[in-house]
Amino acid sequence: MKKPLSLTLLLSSSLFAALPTVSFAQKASKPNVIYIYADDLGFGDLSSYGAKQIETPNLDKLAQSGVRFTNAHSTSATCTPSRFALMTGTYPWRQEGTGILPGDAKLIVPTDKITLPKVFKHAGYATAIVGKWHMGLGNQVQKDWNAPIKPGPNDVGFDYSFIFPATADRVPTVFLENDQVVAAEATDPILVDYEKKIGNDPTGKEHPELLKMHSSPGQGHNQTIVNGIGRIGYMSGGTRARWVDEEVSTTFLHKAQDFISQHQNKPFFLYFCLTEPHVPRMPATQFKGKSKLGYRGDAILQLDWTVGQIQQQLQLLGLDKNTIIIFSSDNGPVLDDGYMDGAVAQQNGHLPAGPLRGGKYSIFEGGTRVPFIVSGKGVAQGKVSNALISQIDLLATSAQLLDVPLKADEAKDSAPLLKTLTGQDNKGRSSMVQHAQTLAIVKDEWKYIAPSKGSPYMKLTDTETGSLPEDQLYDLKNDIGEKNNVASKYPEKVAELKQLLEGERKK
Ligand code: NG6
Ligand code: CA
Repeated sequence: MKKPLSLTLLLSSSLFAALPTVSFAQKASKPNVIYIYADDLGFGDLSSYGAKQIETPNLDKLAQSGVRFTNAHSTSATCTPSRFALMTGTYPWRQEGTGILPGDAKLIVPTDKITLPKVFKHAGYATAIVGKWHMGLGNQVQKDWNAPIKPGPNDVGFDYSFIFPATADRVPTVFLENDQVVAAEATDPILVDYEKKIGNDPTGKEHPELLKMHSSPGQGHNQTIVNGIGRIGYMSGGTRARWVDEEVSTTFLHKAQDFISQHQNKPFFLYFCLTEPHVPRMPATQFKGKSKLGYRGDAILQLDWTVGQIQQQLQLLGLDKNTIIIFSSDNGPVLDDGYMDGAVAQQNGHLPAGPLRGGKYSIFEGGTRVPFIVSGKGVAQGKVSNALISQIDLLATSAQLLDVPLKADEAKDSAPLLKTLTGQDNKGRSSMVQHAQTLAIVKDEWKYIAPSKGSPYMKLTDTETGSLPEDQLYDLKNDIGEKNNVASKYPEKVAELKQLLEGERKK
């Protein structure tokens, strides 16, 4: 315990020592930053990104008032690694154990290194996370869910946290506020197990008649039933602490809004992690059936409404002019990710990845190219940018915005792109690594995908993973849908990008 603590102190004091003196007036004008992170929202899921079957007016308004990026990426095609990269500025494939985590995993974010929220803290901001976490909690898998669980979000840079541990489809289905399960009771202890059944709660497998939404055949999601939905993993106890899926989204919204109104007089950074449209899609009743695209579409409407509520609040508090909102998604879309919720049956021509190939889990563009909108103080209005950017760049870009110096070995994969993100220029990254079962690298709109032994097709989720045993090369400028592998036509390009990727691996 002692070592990480002293290292953190050392790190923060050295950063403070190196900070230029900032006058009170300058401090007062520092913009608030709200990063809104959707879960599994695709490049084609918003009307501002070309969706025809669904209307997302609030996000469209955000795009019109700011910069809408068309070549912005999560680092990875799944959640945990993308979030790890956003937090640390380090490519997730450099660290073991950053794949999709179970709900009882231990914390994977180092407590003694720079993180995105720490950058804001160094600049005097109040920091909070509200929403999905999915980066593990505590020092071990076995933990007492009725006691404070540390280390967690509050140990990696957040002053305030209101989270759920993993995904909405994984136990324990509870909220934690500042390390402590909300409404936990000593008389009804929460137990969690991912190996074997624990306690007497019915499971989806044994009692499908108790389910209000069935899991998809072959996709699990049939362990402990909570709120009529089978989950991944087993839990018992915490009966009154368990969430109601229909209320999760508004619970997060209210916590986010509380934080905003409590911090209206000092600069704040809010990392607001929505759970939509990840499975289980169980939107509030007012949204059920509204989109005509099944609950996935309804969840997107709920997400858009939530963003609208935040915009409205900022306006009412007079904070809209002094706040930057960044909106994105942690990975590409998937229709059937475990439950029979109508996403496939009622697809209705909607293309969640738009013109892109693949989706969640895929090394093709559909896996990581996601909506990315920046709007607010100091940001150009009504602009569309095709600059190549990655969410991993938010750390170095925030440091640039706030004059927080980073050492050369800190957040080494993060690029400072303030002018690009605010729409002042169009220069993005010179190259970027993409991550799914295999790695790919993009430079000047040429994309090389490294050979992989992984399966090219995931039948259950109907995903083209992009894994092939041979080299793949795509000319994204002329073939955004990655239809033609031109590796044999351009061997020098393949060699060049292969070498670049090897260099990245060794960094
Ligand atoms: C997969 C789950 C999927 C989803 C995903 C995590 C199965 C068959 N599928 O393993 O339902 O939970 O993990 O999604 O268990 S993510 O967006 O958090 O990465
Ligand atoms: Ca996700």
